[in-house]
Amino acid sequence: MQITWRYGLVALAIAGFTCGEAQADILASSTFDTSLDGWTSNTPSQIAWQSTGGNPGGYIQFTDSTGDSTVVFAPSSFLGNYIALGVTSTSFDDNIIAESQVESVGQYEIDLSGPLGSATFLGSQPSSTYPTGWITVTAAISDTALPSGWTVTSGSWLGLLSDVTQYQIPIELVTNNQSGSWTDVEGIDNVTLTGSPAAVPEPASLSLMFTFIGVLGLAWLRRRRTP
Ligand SMILES: [Ca+2]
Ligand SMILES: [Ca+2]
Repeated sequence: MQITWRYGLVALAIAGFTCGEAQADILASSTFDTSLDGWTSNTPSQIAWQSTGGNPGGYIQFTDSTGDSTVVFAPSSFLGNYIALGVTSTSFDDNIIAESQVESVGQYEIDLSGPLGSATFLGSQPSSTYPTGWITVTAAISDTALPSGWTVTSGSWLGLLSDVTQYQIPIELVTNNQSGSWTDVEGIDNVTLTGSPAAVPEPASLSLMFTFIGVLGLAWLRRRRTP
């Protein structure tokens, strides 16, 4: 009986671990196949959806016409409690498509902010040869340590992750000499939020576990009643 008990407990533990195993999921994604997917900008007149030329298909195109610095804002599907969602990384594809009169080029960047904090991720420096082609920029996200590339600009990292209310990508990385005419065309495609949501046992596995516990409990009662 003792041996059967131990096997039962081991089987129960294995069942628990198997049904609770975590997996990476795409929590939010914008491929811009048919539209801007709800993305907005601080300078909307310089942002346009393009049906082809992306990586692949549609993408957000920025065409500079002023001295502003243009960023794009993610829709609500990219916002929320990143700790509860189990967010592990975010990424986007960037292409600096056409340039003239280039003065300087900023690093690939992502900015997150919320009521409890804000942080900026700086990636690599884009190539100075245009078009750069589509480059995937990935930023790790973790609630155990500040991942490399991120700088907390206000509040705390964990506070920020607990309530992200703005997700912003500077789509304009190039500063141009505006004394004459200049060209600045850039694009973004395939923005994703990836995570491993906290493992929750499925109902079928749960009922199986309760059945196990019930059987073990009955066996235990029988043993106690046996003199
Ligand atoms: Ca696309
Ligand atoms: Ca510019």
